[in-house]
Amino acid sequence: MKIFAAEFIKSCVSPEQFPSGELHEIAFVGRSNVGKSSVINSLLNRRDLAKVSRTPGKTRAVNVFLVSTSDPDLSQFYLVDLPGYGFAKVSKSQRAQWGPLIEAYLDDRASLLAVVLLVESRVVTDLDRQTIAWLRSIRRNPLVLATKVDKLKSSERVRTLRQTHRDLGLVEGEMLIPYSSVTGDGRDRVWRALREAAGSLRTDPA
Ligand SMILES: Nc1nc2c(ncn2[C@@H]2O[C@H](COP(=O)(O)OP(=O)(O)OP(=O)(O)O)[C@@H](O)[C@H]2O)c(=O)[nH]1
Ligand SMILES: [Mg+2]
Repeated sequence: MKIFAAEFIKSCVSPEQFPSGELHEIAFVGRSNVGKSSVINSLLNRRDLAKVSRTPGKTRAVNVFLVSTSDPDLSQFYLVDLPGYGFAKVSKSQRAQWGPLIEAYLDDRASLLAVVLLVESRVVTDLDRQTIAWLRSIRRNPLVLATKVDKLKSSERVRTLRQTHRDLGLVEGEMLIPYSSVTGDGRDRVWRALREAAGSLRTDPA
């Protein structure tokens, strides 16, 4: 699959600004600093389309990108970078604003094709578990990625990923895709899963 184009469309700070639903959307959620913006850039083969930062809390709005690819089921869609959750240093009022914004976006969105949830191997938090539980409760089973796997020694990789899978409460058969935005590890698997999600809609009876 080729990425023909990827461009930043807008930053939404309130629900009225969300895309109007004419195209499919794929959203990325996860703890602040887990690597969401980096994964987006890596998937799109772009260096700094989504802003990456060492300072957690960089992405503060719902950022929307328009992507076109050679895949017939994903020929045009919106990729959506959501603000990271769980970053303590932002002000209370900012946090009070973000949670509802993310929830407003994820809940009740017919055009939302897939939710990609990022966690960092070894650093699974209660918030990650709560987010999975909440996504399931609104019938949004996430595609879960373990990010920054380049930081794992190859000798510990399998064991750590298995432990992360357990810590998240995923069950046998539920995927945890190892991902590295540095090496591109996991990229093909993620695209395959997203293309399958898009393709299954086509074959679903209406
Ligand atoms: N080693 C390694 N570092 C990574 C990887 N992905 C991201 N990082 C680093 O992790 C930090 C955070 O990355 P971002 O992509 O900005 O994370 P984010 O989840 O978008 O953060 P917020 O926008 O604050 O929610 C940056 O310093 C990145 O360089 C990875 O795959 N491997
Ligand atoms: Mg970000």
